[in-house]
Amino acid sequence: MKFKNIQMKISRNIAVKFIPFVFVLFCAQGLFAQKVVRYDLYVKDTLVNFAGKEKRAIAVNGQIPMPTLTFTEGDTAEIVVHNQLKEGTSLHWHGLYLPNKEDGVPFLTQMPIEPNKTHTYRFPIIQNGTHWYHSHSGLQEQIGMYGSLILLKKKNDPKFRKGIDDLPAVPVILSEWTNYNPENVHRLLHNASDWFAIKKGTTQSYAEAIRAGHFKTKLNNEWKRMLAMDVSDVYYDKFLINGKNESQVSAPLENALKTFKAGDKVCLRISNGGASSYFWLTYAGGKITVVANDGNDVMPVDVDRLIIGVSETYDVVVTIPAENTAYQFLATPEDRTKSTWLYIGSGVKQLANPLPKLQYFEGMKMMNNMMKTNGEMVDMGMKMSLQKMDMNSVMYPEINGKAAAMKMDDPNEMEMDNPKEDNMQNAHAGHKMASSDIVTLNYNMLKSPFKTTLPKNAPVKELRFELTGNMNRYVWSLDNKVLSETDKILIKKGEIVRITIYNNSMMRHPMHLHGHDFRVINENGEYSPLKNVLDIMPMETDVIEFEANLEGDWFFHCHILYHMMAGMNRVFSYQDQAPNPLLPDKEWAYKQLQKESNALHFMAQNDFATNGNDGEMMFQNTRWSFGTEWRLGYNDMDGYETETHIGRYIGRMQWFMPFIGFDWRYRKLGRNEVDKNLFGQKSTKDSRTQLSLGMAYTLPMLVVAQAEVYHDGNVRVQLAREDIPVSKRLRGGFMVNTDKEYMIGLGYIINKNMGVRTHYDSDMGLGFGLSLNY
Ligand SMILES: [Cu+2]
Repeated sequence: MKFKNIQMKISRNIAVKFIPFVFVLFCAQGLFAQKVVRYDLYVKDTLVNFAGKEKRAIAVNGQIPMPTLTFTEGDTAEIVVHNQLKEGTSLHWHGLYLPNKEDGVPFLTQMPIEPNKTHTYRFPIIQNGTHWYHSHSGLQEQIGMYGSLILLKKKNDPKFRKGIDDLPAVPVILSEWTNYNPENVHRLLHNASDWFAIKKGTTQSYAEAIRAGHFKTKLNNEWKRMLAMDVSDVYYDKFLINGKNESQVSAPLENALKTFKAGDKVCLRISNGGASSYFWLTYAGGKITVVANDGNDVMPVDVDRLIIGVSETYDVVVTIPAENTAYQFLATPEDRTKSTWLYIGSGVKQLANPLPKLQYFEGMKMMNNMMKTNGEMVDMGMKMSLQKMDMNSVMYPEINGKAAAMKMDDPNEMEMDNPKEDNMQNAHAGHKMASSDIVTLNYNMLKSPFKTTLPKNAPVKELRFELTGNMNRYVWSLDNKVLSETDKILIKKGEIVRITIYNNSMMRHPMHLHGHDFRVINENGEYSPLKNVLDIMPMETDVIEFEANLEGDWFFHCHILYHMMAGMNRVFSYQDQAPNPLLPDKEWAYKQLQKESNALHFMAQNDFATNGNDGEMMFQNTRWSFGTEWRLGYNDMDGYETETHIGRYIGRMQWFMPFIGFDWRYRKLGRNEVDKNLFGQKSTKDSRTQLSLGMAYTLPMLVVAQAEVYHDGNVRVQLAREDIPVSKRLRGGFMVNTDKEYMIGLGYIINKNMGVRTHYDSDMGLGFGLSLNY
């Protein structure tokens, strides 16, 4: 059949490209032939130009994404990794059941594969479906180390679905590209840099708020001590589909896509290999039929669109409705800044409707109502679960365009001024009605074709996790603890682990479990779907459960790469497991893993102004901050001063930081003479070498109050705020303290590392200057 030819052609094209690397061996074992399928993967530094600049990336066998690996259930996989990098690496087989030592998590299931070393992963393929593989070392996944991993069903499998599993299938892997070094991206996120928001046009400043008629919303938002938030953290220069910004006819897969004719059906095996991007999937040729998720079959369900969470996989079937037309299959990242796509069929291009821009201030208004003043989200219990009501949907103009019209008829509709139950139900009704013509997939629509119930008499271990974090310092945690603050969670072979997860943070998190599929308990009861990634939206509560049937140490983590690296992880460890030969000193190794997710991040900033230099530098991790500020005049009359603080952030929102400090300042008398502070104490601001004890506390409107007692008994209280978002690129700031010092400033951000600034300082007067930051 035509379809089969295409399938074969696809594999042959790949095979031809990698003939030197692919060996297929057959070993007879008694009556049954057990097939060993071997791939050799050469991991090497490379230079790429995805977005106008030549940048470092990592290619495997010379390509990004990594080659698609295909196995059939029953095969034995033998994958030989040749590390030609100057750093350690690893490969994780996402969604696979395999012996723990093959799972590919450095310091948890193996040691890193050192440079110029070879490591062989070997495991039997005991499942089927669409999966993917990626590096689990550092941020390597962001710069090319992701690829499709396709496990075919055996033809005689009783679960083989005629009309679905025999369709021509095309692996599709989504990803993103940034021209910034990912280490720098990570650092900028931790330093609350505005730069990504500026690039995306999502600063949500006061000027923009006033223009949008949302001044009160913005004020309320800052009163609740929230920074402007986005649906995604990182600005990307390009979004990629199979490693291209859009389909290119030269690529063999896309060439195959061109051959489809009217009436043909194609199965797209889609993996989201992005490091931090969710994608909306839409199709110009009509409905999308979802047939599998995370490598597990589901009862076919027709939708107009679906969102694929970071690291999820979906198999979808699309139909080519008419002759001589190329239909766009569009993947739009959740922040909708750009998109990437494929064409299916050939001829006149039929485009999918682009998704309209997000309404950020509507989202901000909703967040204001959903967040309590202590930084906790309103807990809706099980009323919000399984993506059934997308809390961000107020930001989607294509949904609330109609809802907005309804709002005028009935002012209660869509209003969430009180997050009470009745209002939520109104909102739900409004949402349902408005979107009735757009069917969006949610987890409640996923139904397994077979019962997924777990053994009835097994003991149950109940766990509850609250997803926590704060945007201001980019801390992401479970129960306000990062990996470095927790031990492994012990579980027993044979028990059922049931986990209730509540997302008490402002972002959605795709939580991934290694080595197991879990049931996501939904309205389908015994037919609840099996998954290995649970995307959970703010304020949702979901329940998952799995049978502990595969011993080892298994990672459970948020799959947003920068959240994982911030410590949003746990390890499930089977009690009394056999030792792992690849990890002789497990305790030491676990400490390395913990360290990796609580790294120190550096930032520095200096303002070279006409009246002096002022600046700061800081090292920070999850809880600690080591920082020094300075103000250096150009002569003795202006004076010199430095303040150093070592502090520890307390509490989930980290609004409170007690610190010890050291102040040094010198200024030649003359300008202010000896003075008294507001408490009547003799001012030491002309000459001071003092140790101090103090605390900083973030007040509503994000003003930081600081109180300090010096070792001579002097007291200083100070109020300050930097980075008041006046407009898209203008930032205001002020400082006032009980030594009768004050400062007021205004800066304009030119680029990631540079700005111009003017300020008036009570000691140093008016200054203009260039501000550089790292
Ligand atoms: Cu996360």
